[in-house]
Amino acid sequence: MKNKLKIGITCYPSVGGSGVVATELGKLLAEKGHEIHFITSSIPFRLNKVYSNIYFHGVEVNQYSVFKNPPYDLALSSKMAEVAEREKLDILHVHYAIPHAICAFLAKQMTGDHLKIVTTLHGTDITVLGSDPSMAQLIRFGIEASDRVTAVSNALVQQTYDLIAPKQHIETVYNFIDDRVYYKKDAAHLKNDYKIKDHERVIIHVSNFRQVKRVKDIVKTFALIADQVSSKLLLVGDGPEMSSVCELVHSMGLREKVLFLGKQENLDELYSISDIKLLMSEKESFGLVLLEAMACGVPCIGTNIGGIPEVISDGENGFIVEVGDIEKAAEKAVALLSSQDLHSRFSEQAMTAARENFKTEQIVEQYEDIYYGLLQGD
Ligand code: GMT
Repeated sequence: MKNKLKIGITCYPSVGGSGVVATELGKLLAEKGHEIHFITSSIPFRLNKVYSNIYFHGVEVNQYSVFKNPPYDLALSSKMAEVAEREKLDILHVHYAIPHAICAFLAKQMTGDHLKIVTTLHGTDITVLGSDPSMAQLIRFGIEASDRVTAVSNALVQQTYDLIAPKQHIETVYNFIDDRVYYKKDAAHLKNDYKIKDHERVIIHVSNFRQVKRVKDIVKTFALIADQVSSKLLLVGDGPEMSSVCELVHSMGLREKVLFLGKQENLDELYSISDIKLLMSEKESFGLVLLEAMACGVPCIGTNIGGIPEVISDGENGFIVEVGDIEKAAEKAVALLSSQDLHSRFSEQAMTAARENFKTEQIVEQYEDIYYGLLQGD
């Protein structure tokens, strides 16, 4: 039997796909007997139960009058080094090249070469910051200073080589979900609670309402769907685009048909009352929310960018459309909503794809193999 490992995990712990994946990974590794140390600015929001082998080390960032901004990166590096030394960590697994891989590199300089760094790229650091020449060099350094690097889709691996050109192998390790949470449930009461009539179909969109998510395209697509099929749109999440999305909903006369639910935790229940999920982003390295919806039997319509086509199989368990093509998205949605047979087939196939193509156990093992490989000097 292999030795159990001591693993430090750093991520942005607030709501967001990278924080979710990092936290769920920590929990599943702990269930396999590893000792997990979250080194983050606050307790990861999905860490919702006590585990005897999961520890949380808060990064305190003090405001010093000599600094304009509180030095998060330096406080984190110092905390990583302190925890790594005291707890004798084997691995630091950081999510995001900058700043986290750079902080891990500094911590390693302080503690010694035995500490191995694994960096997972989630997208925003590459697709947004990577196109800023003043950041590209630092991102490249963070990637090359890591002992192993993973990215959440083949598309993100390719984009990283195209934009950053690091001399480092990058391996795809897909996102995964906890299949004990994400499965289709009977949540019919919710439809009732939201005053959605039995015959009305439910379209759902979940995001952080950043510009890249193109939430206005969701509203426009929904307007075309609602012209043909009696339906409601659930908008879940919050973010910078929220007020302009609200304005659009009002100006299009859709107020009665769109429910703004804000940030929600029990998404599995909301997916269980949904018929279709829309994700019309212009950048998306994977689209964890697609996988969550598919696992609950919701066929998804997404854009032909980044990792989305690696998650949705076009014409099999959902549809892929070009960015901005709201007419095509609406046409596909109406086709799905108009045929019970097609919808049931896609729904079944979505659940199978979520289970088979993104097997939780296998993905966690992929990360474990990376850790063990590193410690054996591979
Ligand atoms: O989607 C976001 O804006 C949040 C972002 C994050 O950093 O948490 O999500 C990224 O990582 C997720 C987990 O790997 C992916 O599923 C999302 O596709 C990715 N977002 C983008 O690439 C825009």
